[in-house]
Amino acid sequence: MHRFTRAIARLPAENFAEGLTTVSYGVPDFTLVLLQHVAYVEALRKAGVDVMVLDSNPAFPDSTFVEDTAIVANGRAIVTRPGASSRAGETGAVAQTLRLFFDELDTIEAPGTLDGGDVCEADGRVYVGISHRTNVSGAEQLAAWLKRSGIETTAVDIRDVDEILHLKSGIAHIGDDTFVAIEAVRSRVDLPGRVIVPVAEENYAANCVRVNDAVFFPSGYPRLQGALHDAGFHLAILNMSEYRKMDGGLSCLSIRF
Ligand code: CIR
Repeated sequence: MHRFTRAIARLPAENFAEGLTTVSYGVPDFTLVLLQHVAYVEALRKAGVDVMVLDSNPAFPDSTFVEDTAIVANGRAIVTRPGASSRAGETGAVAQTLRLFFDELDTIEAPGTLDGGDVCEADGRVYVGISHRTNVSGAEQLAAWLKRSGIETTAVDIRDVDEILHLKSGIAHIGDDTFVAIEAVRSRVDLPGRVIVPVAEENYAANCVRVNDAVFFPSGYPRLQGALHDAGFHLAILNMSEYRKMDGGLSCLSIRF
């Protein structure tokens, strides 16, 4: 499994609660939002990652979900064209930061749209969700870009899976030939290796993320947590309650490379 040395995160803006959401779990408590972000960044650092934390920008209440704005693979970076128009302007600050690390930056072009949350890297293969954010053109542009690095892409159409916003809301590759995938995703794509399927009430926790030796895992999902622990994974448990209210998961708070 690739070892990450760097990550980009972005502080949540004070109007975080004005971002997009499809769920009704209440209004995020901004103090908790900040505390949960601090704990997340701390966990990245503890996992051996040098984290650059960008300033917040209230012009874009969803901009803390930085994963959606860029993909890094095999030492190359591509800036996305987010599928929600309110998020289009989020890419500027991220591109500026990526330029510190990459000589060349590619971009997804219109009419393509792509959110990083739809891109699941799994040991040399990438699964890309066709969703209400990522369209076929965006997925094809990404596939052509990855092919230049020898990476094959499998598209997974999740437009009819109401319970997830992005592909990675329903699948994670956690290393050691293991995926976590909700039933609706597992049944739509052939996955190599072991697939751990959460019980339906714990589907949110399918958005976990392997960072070096740890699997970042949300608190409050004891059955899946136990299954991953029993399978030998070392878990870093993080409270994501306030991000969940805005359709966010663990992976979306950083770009790791
Ligand atoms: C949105 O709807 O765009 C944000 N409120 C949540 C984005 C979550 N991103 C992700 O899962 N990669």
